[in-house]
Amino acid sequence: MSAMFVTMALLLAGGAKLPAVYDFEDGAVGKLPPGWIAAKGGKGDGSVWQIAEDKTAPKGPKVLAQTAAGPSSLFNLCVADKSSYTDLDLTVSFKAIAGKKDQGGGPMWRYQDADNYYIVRMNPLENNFRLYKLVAGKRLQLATAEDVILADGKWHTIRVVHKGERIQCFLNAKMHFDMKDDTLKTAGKIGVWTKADAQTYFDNIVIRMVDGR
Ligand SMILES: [Ca+2]
Repeated sequence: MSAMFVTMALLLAGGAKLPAVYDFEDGAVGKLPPGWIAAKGGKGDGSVWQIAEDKTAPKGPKVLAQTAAGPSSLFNLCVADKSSYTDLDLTVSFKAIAGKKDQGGGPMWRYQDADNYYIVRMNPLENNFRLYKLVAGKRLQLATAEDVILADGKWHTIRVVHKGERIQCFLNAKMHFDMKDDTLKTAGKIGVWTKADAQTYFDNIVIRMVDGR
């Protein structure tokens, strides 16, 4: 094995320096954060992401906000374009702001493209917390927790720990899912997700190695 190959493999396996923290404080209000891109799944107009301000945000007042009221057929995606992780321990704080058809959202990971990724999201309108995979554009539910009641207008935290095939998902530090799925095995980007007209703030995305480093 050549030294160059080893270096490449380490870079691909290791990704960026950890922990990685996205607090959106270095961006401009009304613009996408540096290094982030908006994307869409499904059909329709929407997926408008920009930095907004909220003095109650958990890590500085700037947050990443989905601000459009899209149709039910639309997934609103915002992706850290240079990120690359396989196994990870990711937390993100979110606050549901508005949405008549849908509310809330959550993190995506092992994101290959707008049709292939994992997503766990909280929907305060339906009072459920759900883990899905998107495979070739089709959304498949892996797990659900029903009758999950969150306080309105507050920040809440989702955490996902994914190692190999094992996926654990937490909401406000309570573990709801501990399961296995082997569909998406390779490194992918991380991002945040809402559906339809769910207007949601996200802040303080922290990515650690699974062993806590
Ligand atoms: Ca912030």
